[in-house]
Amino acid sequence: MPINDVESAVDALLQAENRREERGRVTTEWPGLDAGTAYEVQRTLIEAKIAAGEEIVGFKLGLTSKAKQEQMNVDAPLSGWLTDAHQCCNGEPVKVANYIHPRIEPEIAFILGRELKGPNCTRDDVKEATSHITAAFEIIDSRYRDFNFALPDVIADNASSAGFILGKTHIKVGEFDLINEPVELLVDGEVQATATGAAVLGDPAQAVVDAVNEIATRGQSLPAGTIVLTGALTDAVFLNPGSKYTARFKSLGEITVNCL
Ligand code: 0L1
Ligand code: MG
Repeated sequence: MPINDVESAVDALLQAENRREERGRVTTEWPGLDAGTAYEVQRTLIEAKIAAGEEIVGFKLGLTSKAKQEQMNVDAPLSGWLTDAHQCCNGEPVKVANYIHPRIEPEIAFILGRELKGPNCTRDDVKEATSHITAAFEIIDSRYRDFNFALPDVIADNASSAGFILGKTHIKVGEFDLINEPVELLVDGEVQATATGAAVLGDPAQAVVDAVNEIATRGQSLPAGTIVLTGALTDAVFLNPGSKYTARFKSLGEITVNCL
């Protein structure tokens, strides 16, 4: 079926996800798709998941490193929504065959105790609304062949959302140095990459402020209880069956994922 409107784009993306089949860019068939309309595709796709019984539990920022933004020729992050079906249990193995070509990336998650709403959200609002911060791993799995997409494609694809795992250490804002918090990403015990909180646009809390103000332009806000993944701290690495992935933070503790 040709892709030329919101509904046909949603059908194509959900079909790729459900069948675990990669596909070509939506923008190849629908070159007129712009970022604003792509967020409508994303919203309709999430509504379809809710209609199928899923529940929104989180919100994610993507393209939060300057290097990734330059690669995509954008100057701001994008965002997407996480459902209960995306949440993987900390300690349980992750089955690679449940995805198309999954990758994993260490992140810092804010858990909201109160609603966060723009347009005039500030850093103080984020501090007051956050009940605690925790380590996270995000699993991304673009529905596009070889992760090859333009910005509207990846927005429509709910920012490549596929899974996430939260750490067990909970720390309050202000009780550790968020910007300088170091992390190591290990694959089978070998350090693959290192970073600090500053990798998320200089300050993960400011990235949340900016995202909350951005989604307010579409009439959206983050309710109390939302898990906010603030963006990749290092490059994502592919998941392989039999391998072990660890995000080792200084204050936020460690998460390990074993893949089947
Ligand atoms: O969470 C992310 O940073 C991913 C955003 C989408 C881009 C990608 O799939 O690499
Ligand atoms: Mg991410």
